[in-house]
Amino acid sequence: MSVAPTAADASTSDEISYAELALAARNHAMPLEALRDDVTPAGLHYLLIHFDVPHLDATSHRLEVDGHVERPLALDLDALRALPSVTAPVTLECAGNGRAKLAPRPVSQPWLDGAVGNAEWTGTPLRGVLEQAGVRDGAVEVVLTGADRGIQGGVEHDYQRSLPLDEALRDEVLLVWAMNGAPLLPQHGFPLRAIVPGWYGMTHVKWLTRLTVLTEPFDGYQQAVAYQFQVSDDDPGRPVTRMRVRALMVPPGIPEFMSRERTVRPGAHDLRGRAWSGHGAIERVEVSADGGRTWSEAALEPPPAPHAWQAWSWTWDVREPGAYELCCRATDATGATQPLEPDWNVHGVENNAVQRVGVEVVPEA
Ligand SMILES: Nc1nc2c(c(=O)[nH]1)N[C@H]1C(S)=C(S)[C@@H](COP(=O)(O)O)O[C@H]1N2
Ligand SMILES: [Mo]
Repeated sequence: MSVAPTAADASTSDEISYAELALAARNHAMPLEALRDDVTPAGLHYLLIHFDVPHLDATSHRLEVDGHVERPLALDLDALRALPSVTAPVTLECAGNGRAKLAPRPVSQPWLDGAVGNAEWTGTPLRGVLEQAGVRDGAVEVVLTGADRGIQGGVEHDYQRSLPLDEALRDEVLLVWAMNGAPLLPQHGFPLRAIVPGWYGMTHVKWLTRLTVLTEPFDGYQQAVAYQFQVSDDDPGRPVTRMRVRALMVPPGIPEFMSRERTVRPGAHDLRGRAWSGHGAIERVEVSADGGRTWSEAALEPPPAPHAWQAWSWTWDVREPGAYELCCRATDATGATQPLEPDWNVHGVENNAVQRVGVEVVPEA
């Protein structure tokens, strides 16, 4: 029986359940202080694993290419590594980033802000492999299959996502075997994963075993049931694809261990962060020190690569002790900007509401 999550599953209480804790303990966020790094160290990159990390052997691993192709293939890693290789920094963000801030809270991985990372990936364009197999006329999509299998919403399935053929043939879509110059870690998809720049994380299939060319749209669970933006249970929804525009800051000062509340001293503070969008470069980042009532423009660096986050900075000169709320918001090349309030939806995806960081300005003890 296929049981889609419904609005009725949303938690009306603030309390995180044991099941949500179990997910959050397996799937960690990037600590926001790691926004200082141009390239996220592998161990600080966020993680999202629906089922179990499969135990794979690089020597016997094969990528099969089948479906509507002239020549089905089974490529080992040496064959893939012999193809032209590309290294690119790419920002990945989980579509559920910010889910735990929705009220009522959709029950799934309860992310706050940090389900993001910007690693450097090395691999070969997916396009070259599809050309080697020879995509036949009439093909519309490519399904990417992972080696992991599990049950979600009552449906047993391999982790699979599809891409429209024109997306799959973009030169920047990669089959990668290295992250930050080292072999992929088991949790990030060893020995082979997909990188689909600009798209939310769910499309970057890890532990890749198979590419299947289809003549009909794919209707697997992770495609047709999960990752739909639905405003109510009756809303048929639309598929989640590219990342919405977003900026995040490194929380300034020092944290309190349990509450994570920030303490800073009076003076000039160099606020820093990153911004990205799956719809084009960032045009503007603004910062507010009064909870979003007034905004100032931050200094913004150009993108280091087409799909890597952009650095921004702003000096916060604060003299008066007291409580402040810092916010940041980005605007991308399409003119899209971040809302002050989240856009609630059944699955808790695409929440790009502005980040809010509560800070207490306290004179030197
Ligand atoms: N095979 C497989 N690929 C997967 C997943 C998964 O559970 N299984 N999770 C997806 C989701 S939802 C996200 S957000 C990204 C996370 O990639 P990372 O863990 O390397 O950051 O992987 C995607 N690829
Ligand atoms: Mo995700």
